[in-house]
Amino acid sequence: MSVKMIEGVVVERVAKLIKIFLPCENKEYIGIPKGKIFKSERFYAGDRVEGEVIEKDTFLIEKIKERKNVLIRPPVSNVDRVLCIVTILNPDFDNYLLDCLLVVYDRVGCEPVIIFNKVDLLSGKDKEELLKWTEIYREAGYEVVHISAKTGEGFELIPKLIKGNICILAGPSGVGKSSILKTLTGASLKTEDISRKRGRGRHTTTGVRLIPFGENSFLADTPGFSKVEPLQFVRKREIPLYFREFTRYNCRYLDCAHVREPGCAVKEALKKGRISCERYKSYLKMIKEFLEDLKEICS
Ligand SMILES: Nc1nc2c(ncn2[C@@H]2O[C@H](COP(=O)(O)OP(=O)(O)O)[C@@H](O)[C@H]2O)c(=O)[nH]1
Ligand SMILES: [Mg+2]
Ligand SMILES: [Zn+2]
Repeated sequence: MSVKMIEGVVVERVAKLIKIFLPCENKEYIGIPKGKIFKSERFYAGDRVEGEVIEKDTFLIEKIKERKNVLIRPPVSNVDRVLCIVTILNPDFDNYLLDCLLVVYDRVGCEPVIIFNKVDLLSGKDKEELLKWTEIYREAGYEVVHISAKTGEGFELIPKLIKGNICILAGPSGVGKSSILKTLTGASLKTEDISRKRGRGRHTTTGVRLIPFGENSFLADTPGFSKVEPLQFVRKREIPLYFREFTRYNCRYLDCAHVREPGCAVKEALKKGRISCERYKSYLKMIKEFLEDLKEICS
């Protein structure tokens, strides 16, 4: 004789306080871990749990389901998708930073989508720039969307990207992450950007909150950052696996690093213009390589 367990999602965890959203009731509860999992487990926003409602606002957590992944900054688990928010202007587009994000998120199994925000600011040369990068990333195999949180342009495309997923918004400071979230959910959150007081490069890790967004979908803001070091998360020789267009080519050596190896099909594709020079340059920078003869291939 067992009570039927109800499924919930941890939407926020602040110190020992765990907030659980129960989709079946469309309501938030305070989660209390039962007995032994209380001591041994750390809870993350994103955790999928099972348990029962024991009081008006209290949910007894009996079980945490196995996590698909755990991101450290910010601490959130089971992330299905990352909306990588970038801009051409204000701030200027930093393709290397985007390439780093794509590698790191692909590695942990979050499907990245590239969203260019602030397209309302673009005309002439800047618009051409947007189209150039859009083509580069689409050719590489990513979904690319153009939006403006100011005018609402392109927002009709977003719900289908989020549906059924736990999604986070990532990207540098100032690109409009919080504005997009506000436009989408009406929620105004204080997600602190890089703490200026605590020095450059530090991230504040408080305040991750998943916002329920339709059926079984959740969205979270993340703090902005200006630098990501892929080699902290991914082994150097695994980096090429996360330049997804490289994986379409078969080099002579299975473990080809696509730098100076003979019979490298990736460099061949680069020479033929099938792989973008910008992406390849990011790759070299990421693995801390330099090629003198690249100048002859990529002007
Ligand atoms: N022109 C324009 N400005 C925007 C747009 N989205 C956000 N902003 C502005 O960009 C600034 C940074 O936005 P914010 O949402 O705080 O960026 P975050 O640091 O990524 O969270 C704010 O002044 C916003 O009003 C947009 O689509 N177009
Ligand atoms: Mg913000
Ligand atoms: Zn190769």
